[in-house]
Amino acid sequence: MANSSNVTPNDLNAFWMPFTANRQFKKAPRMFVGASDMHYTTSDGRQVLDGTSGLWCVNAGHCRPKITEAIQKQAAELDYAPAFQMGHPKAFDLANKLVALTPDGLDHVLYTNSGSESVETALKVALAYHRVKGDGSRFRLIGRERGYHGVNFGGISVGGIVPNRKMFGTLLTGVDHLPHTHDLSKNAFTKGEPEHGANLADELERIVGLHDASTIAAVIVEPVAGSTGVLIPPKGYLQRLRNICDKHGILLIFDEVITGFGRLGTPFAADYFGVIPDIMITAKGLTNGVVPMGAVFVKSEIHDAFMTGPEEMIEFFHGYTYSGNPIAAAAALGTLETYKDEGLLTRGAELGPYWEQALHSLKDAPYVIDVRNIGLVGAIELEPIKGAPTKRAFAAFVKAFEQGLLIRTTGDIIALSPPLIVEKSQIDEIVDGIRKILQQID
Ligand code: PXG
Ligand code: PLP
Repeated sequence: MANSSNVTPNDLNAFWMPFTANRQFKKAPRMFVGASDMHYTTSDGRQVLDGTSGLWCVNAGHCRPKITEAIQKQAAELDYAPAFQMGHPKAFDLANKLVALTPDGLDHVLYTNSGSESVETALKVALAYHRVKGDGSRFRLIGRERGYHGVNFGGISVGGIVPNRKMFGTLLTGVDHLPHTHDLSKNAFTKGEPEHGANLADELERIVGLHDASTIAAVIVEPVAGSTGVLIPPKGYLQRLRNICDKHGILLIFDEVITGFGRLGTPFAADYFGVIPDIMITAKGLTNGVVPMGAVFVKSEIHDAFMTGPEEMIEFFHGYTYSGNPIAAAAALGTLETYKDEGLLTRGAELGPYWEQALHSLKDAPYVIDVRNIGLVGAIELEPIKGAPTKRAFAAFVKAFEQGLLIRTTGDIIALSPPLIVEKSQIDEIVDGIRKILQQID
């Protein structure tokens, strides 16, 4: 493992790291200094196989030439253009290419700089949409337990992760939550979508009964919850949510920050499940994680509802200094080209069966209480150490890093989401590596 003596001389104190045990990390840092395709290079010169696409974002693999070149060229040509009341061609070109790729009807895009900002943007569009239609009593937002929608105030309000919420006061008011769908007692070791739990969507009817539909603006869910450990929706669940939303005039928002751009073997999870939301949130894979950028897609009827009133008036009071930033737009265009050239947005469907079989071979490895998979995502849930939750999985994470494999852990769940360029031999390497590591830890 890298230790402070072989890391580039550097004072680690000033940087307050995100979602990190800062003091523990700084005693024994893990540093990456390079990357190419499926591998990182550590500060002590080792190769680490990327089993997680960085943080679920490097879908095309690392340092891909078309993306690098697009950024270099753009930086030298037009570095920044004001985002308000001005434009530059690549932001429009990208928007057209994106809406050609998104499910039918999601024909307009608002740019952001991250998944968290995409979430805030989507929630604000939903609230404002009802209001411009003269339906301003619809102010409630419905999220879900174990949902992750980034770290800003709207996102943590509709999100369902206790430590991300509990320190921060009253949050947004008028929020309620659906139950999560994770049920190992019925669905452990399921391949693909679990059989049991579609009825949990009916909880939305209960919430509607409690608050009345006329007060509810939108429901926001991740089609597959990523961050809390790859929670795959039960068969029929998302369709039921869609039907209940339609019945009551409630907007359905899919947060596809992780599932977007090929992760499930289709361009978006909406395509995989055949359920089209009214608003779709993306980020991460949009630029291959290389330049921060997010995008929120909305149905034409939502967009069009704002395009009324005097033409000289701003239609929606929202936007960021960097919305559609030229370098981010260039990176996204280079990314889309790479996805297209290499068929990456559907490669997960080809590799899915191999991935599934390889992962489920871990069923008998030590501590494993569940294996689940969909597209090119998987999770291995471990039995927690009594009285010390997360400790076992974290030990696996550190050992994996030492042995040349990057995995991600959340609670006692190992989450896997390799770049979509992964080869079968590398899938074997990931699975064999994890088996070995589970045999080495307590
Ligand atoms: N929504 C979803 C569904 C996400 O997964 C965000 C919003 C926020 O995106 P930004 O770009 O603001 O981070 C995310 C991000 C992990 C992990 O491994 C997951 C995310 C980010 C970092 C780590 O648990 N998801
Ligand atoms: N804070 C101040 C003082 C600002 O002037 C601005 C933008 O002009 C912001 C925050 C918002 O920054 P951004 O547009 O990058 O989200």
